[in-house]
Amino acid sequence: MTVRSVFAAVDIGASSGRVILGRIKAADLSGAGTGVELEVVHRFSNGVVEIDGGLRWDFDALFEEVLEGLRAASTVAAAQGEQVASIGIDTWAVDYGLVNAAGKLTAQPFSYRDKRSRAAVGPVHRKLDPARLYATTGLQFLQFNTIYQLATEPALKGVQALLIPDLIAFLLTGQRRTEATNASTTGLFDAVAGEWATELFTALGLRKDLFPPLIQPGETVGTLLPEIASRVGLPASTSVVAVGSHDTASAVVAVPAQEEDFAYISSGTWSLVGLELRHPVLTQASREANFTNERGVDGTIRYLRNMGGLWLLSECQRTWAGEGYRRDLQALLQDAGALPAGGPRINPDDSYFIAPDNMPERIRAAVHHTGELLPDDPAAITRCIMDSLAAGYARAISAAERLAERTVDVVHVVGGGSQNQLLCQLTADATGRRVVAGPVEATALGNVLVQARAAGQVTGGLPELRALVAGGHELRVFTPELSTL
Ligand code: LFR
Repeated sequence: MTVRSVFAAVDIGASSGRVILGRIKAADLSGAGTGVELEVVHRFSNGVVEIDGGLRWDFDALFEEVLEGLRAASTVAAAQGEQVASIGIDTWAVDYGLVNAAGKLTAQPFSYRDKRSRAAVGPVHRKLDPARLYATTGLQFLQFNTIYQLATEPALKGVQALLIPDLIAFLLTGQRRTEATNASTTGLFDAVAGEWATELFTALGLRKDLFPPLIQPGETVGTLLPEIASRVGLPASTSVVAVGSHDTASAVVAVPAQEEDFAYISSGTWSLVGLELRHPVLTQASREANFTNERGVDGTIRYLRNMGGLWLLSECQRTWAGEGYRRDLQALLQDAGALPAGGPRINPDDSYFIAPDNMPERIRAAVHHTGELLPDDPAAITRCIMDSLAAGYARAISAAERLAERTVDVVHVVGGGSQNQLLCQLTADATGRRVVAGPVEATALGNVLVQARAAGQVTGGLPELRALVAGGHELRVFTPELSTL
């Protein structure tokens, strides 16, 4: 009997992580894949922790969860007569751990929500003019981009910086690489050449080997270290395959687009709103609109804006729960949906909302600042967040079309936000376009698809991978309600 190969996707977001088994469903024994099946085998929570007054990730705990998840993956696969062929890892971007010559992490990695990098922006820009930085990297200015975080490091001698998914891959395999889609979020990556921008390292006095060499999605990082293999119960020949290790890059792989020109919104903690392009847009107008040119899988460009996202709501829910308010999300969204359109809005990408702490008050304060009033009522605040996000999405999509000289008539919403019907309908209304919502698990699907292609279980480029997602998942369509436009 042949043992079926399945794939383990490690997918960690800012608030939770999962290890998922992915199976390609074949039409017949020899046939091409018809879809992807996901089975979550381990879930865990994540969040920033305060250590010595700074906001960090508890990486050691996360890594233990990854090991536990891989152990579960191996057990579940074996029970079904399957073999885990490879492991792919994706997480949020920009953050890194420093590893010394002995391969040890020198401290728990800082979170991008820590405010220390804000003070580094000025000094970095004095060495490198922001216009020059954009012309090379095409990266949206965000105060937490890796380039600013690195400028706060007291000592980089004798250490290497590994982005979070690369750090996990290193601890699993002993191999140090920097996966390219995530490298493109550092602010040290050349958007046109698709290589490290070595002149930027020189200008900032950073060693050129501060990060390990690049690796592309689909390439093999290495195989499991023997002690890891025995801890998780997988053969030491199991490989770790680079996927779009930036979660957004994996999510964009699994946008179920059937048309060539489409917009996407990867809607989760953040909202990543934009287009897929062949070439970066590095114009002054693009810089002023703060659009980013991040790398996608297969050398594509993720031309998008990183906007505030459902973090605004989850942080409010956290505060309300602390105050004893218990209304579940669906009920809250229903109440919010029943309120009239045209209420107050905030700018969801204001850096004022990046840090945790009493979000409802901050939102109300931001509204009051514009001269309007927002009652201290969860439904009203929720509606304000939804209206603000939808309006922001519409603005970003129009700007992307103008800046990239493209037109789209469909907007794909993937990730957690695709389950939020109020947000999807308001997005259809605000953009005046058809919104196709789903899949919610786009990131894990993109992770699995890139591994499956590397293993030869699926073939083709992004359109073929997307067709598998479109055929195998339920999608909901929202059409603009003209009355609310
Ligand atoms: C989404 C995401 C965004 C990135 C932000 C911080 O999870 O990866 O793309 O800008 O997190 O890393």
